[in-house]
Amino acid sequence: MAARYSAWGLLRRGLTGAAWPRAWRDHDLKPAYDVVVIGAGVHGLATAYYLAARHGIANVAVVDKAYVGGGGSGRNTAIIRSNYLTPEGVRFYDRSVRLYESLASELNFNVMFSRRGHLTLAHDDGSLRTMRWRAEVNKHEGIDSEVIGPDEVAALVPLMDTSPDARYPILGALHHPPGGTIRHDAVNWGYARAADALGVQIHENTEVVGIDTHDGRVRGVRTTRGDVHAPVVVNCTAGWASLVSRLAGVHLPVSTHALQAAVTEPVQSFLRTVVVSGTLHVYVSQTARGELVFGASTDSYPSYSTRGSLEFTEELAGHVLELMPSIARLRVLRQWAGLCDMTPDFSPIMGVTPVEGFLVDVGWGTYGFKAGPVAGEAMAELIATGLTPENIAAFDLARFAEGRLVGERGAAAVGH
Ligand code: PYC
Repeated sequence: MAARYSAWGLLRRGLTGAAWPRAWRDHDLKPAYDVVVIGAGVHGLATAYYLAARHGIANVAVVDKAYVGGGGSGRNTAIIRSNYLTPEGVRFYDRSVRLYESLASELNFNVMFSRRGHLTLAHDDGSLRTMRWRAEVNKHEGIDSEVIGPDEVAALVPLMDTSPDARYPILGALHHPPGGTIRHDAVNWGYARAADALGVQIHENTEVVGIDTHDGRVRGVRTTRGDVHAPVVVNCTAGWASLVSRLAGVHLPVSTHALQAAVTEPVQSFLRTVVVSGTLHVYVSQTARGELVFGASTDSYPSYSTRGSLEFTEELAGHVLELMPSIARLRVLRQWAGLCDMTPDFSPIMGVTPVEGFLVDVGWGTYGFKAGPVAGEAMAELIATGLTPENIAAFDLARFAEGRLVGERGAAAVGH
């Protein structure tokens, strides 16, 4: 049992000086587990947590070549939304938003969920048409999304230049009130702590260097800390999804690109809503501390580099100032990059593979973090029951060979 976080616990430990126990523990690697999950990001940790919490399967190892939340799960811009374009996507991400809404109480961890609304701007007729399309699909699925005009955009974001003579005039926007942000590190730590408390073992600094298969079935993994036998191995990596899958002989239609982001110095709160412009390749939100968090589209060339570049900052600054000219004096504090495994249809790849027992939860492009809870829930159900849950059936690997793509490009964060 993990120590319960509460005001009373805080007071008691403050008065007695008793230390809090570690949020998750170190372990020796056992020779065998029921399930090995590769990747200690939000997808891997959520899969392990739901396996233990919902299905009583706790003999699980989560292995990662680095540390908890050190990949895409700690590098994203922490945006939550369900205003997708396809019915499959809308239903799937809506379930994630709902799980995120109650995550703090489920995990007894303050994940700082902030339902602040999400605006996707349209600067031309083509984008406005896509926003209307998305709004109709959203409403049909019971999701609150509406196309609004420039005056309503100005009311939501007073610093936005909504004048008709702006270089990229705002013709309207898709407004999605349930969207918002969450503290991404807290989500990773909360799942890690809760999974550990249920008996899951988290092994950081443990790289998978081989995946053993025999007669078309997985047998276990080889790691830098020893070999492990397991009848089920799940690839929950981001950035290395195709390389890890190839260790099992499974080839994925994925190309890996860096996505850069940046954060400014903190200023007084002035931006409540998340703002996205596909035309300008930019999205921005303000944190509870007052920093502005910006992101862009993926770098156009494949790479495994997580370094930021000056070109990115220059382009980003120019585009942000087209939208909000009055923040020109704000200083950028930090920039970084994460790796995105892009699929041909901008939807993930989830479920079984031609190697029995080797499952994938990959291909998360620029939208993986927001799907962490629902992906973990679905993968845990698949492992426990052997049946593919209905909400991930459309995202199977076989769709590429069978021509059943789930085209989400029109609702990916920015145009790419
Ligand atoms: O899909 O909302 C999104 C997103 C934001 C940043 C990257 N992707």
